[in-house]
Amino acid sequence: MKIGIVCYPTYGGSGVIATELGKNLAQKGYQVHFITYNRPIRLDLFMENIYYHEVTTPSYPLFESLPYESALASKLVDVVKYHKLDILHVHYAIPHASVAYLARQILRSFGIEIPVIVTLHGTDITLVGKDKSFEPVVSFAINESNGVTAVSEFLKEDTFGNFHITNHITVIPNFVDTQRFRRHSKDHFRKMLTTKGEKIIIHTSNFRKVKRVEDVVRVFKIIHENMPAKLLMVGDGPQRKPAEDLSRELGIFEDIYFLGSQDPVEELYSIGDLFLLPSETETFGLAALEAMACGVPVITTNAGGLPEVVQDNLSGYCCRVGDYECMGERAVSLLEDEEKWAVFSQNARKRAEDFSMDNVIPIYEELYRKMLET
Ligand code: GMT
Repeated sequence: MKIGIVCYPTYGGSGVIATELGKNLAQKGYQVHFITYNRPIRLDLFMENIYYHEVTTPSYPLFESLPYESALASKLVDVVKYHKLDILHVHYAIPHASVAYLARQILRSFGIEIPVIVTLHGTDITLVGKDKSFEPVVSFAINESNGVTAVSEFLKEDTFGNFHITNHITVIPNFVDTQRFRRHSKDHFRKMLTTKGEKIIIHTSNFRKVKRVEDVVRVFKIIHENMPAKLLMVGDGPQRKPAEDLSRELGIFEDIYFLGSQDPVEELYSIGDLFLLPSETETFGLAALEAMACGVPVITTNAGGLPEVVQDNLSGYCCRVGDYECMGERAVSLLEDEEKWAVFSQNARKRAEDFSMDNVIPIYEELYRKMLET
């Protein structure tokens, strides 16, 4: 089977899931074509059965913003036609769902039929998509797709609640490579970062407002008042500076490492004692899942799809959004109790195994088969 995958190539959960899905399918013998404006971040090595088609958008003095949608639609038509693809699977609704619809209509004029699957990931629905200026296009494109998937029950319900949806939505959760994401022995690494047996707290994100990174710093302040600890801030984005300023203001900057974007993150998770994700909303929380696969308990919020991943009081704790005191207290009580921490760490790994590639990717394969039968 030949599959075209469209996604954002930058750091971000949707691009990671799309790339890992494509890589796994290629290993199973599918021919996978990535169609994106840059090489996806986790598509680092040449691999058998994987093709990469870069979308370039020509500029012209008249254009205030580049017509990426038109360039992508034309590229999709070209790749589907000449590589004889069977299915187009696009990740993140804006603008990929409507562009795929356009490409499918153009291909029809050449007598070519191709089913389009759209996977809804998060901010395409929960933040950007709710903007009234996008709603008609997003609803239309979702309804016109042959298959629609969402990464959590929460996202499915949120889509029905905020758009005019007549199509069926299948929940296929995000997944993790449990071979790659496991607790590796990285003691030398821990020694590099700590001198007095400090606890290591980790946060990873794209540092956008929705991640509430200042709450990460506030939670860490509470932990830091109770025990020696270091905080690793992994990733980059617009909220990094406010988080740096706050940590200076709170007098804890010396014990916080702002590491920027890092790969492979599993090496950092492997020395982690706790993962903090105090997001305003999160349709799933892939970063939490990857940390859990490395045996790291998670302190998070009860927003969006997070409680579908992190089981409160088993593999971590879910507090109310903005309640950094609750998160701080829970963190301290867990870190102070070695036996409890070990149980939570095991539970976190076990929970992550529910979302292993082996469990989840066959659900996508089944959907592809169904699309080709109809
Ligand atoms: O806003 C982001 O964090 C990026 C965004 C994306 O689409 O790349 O992440 C969303 O999709 C991920 C993969 O499905 C989910 O794990 C994240 O929870 C979700 N982010 C939000 O809902 C904020």
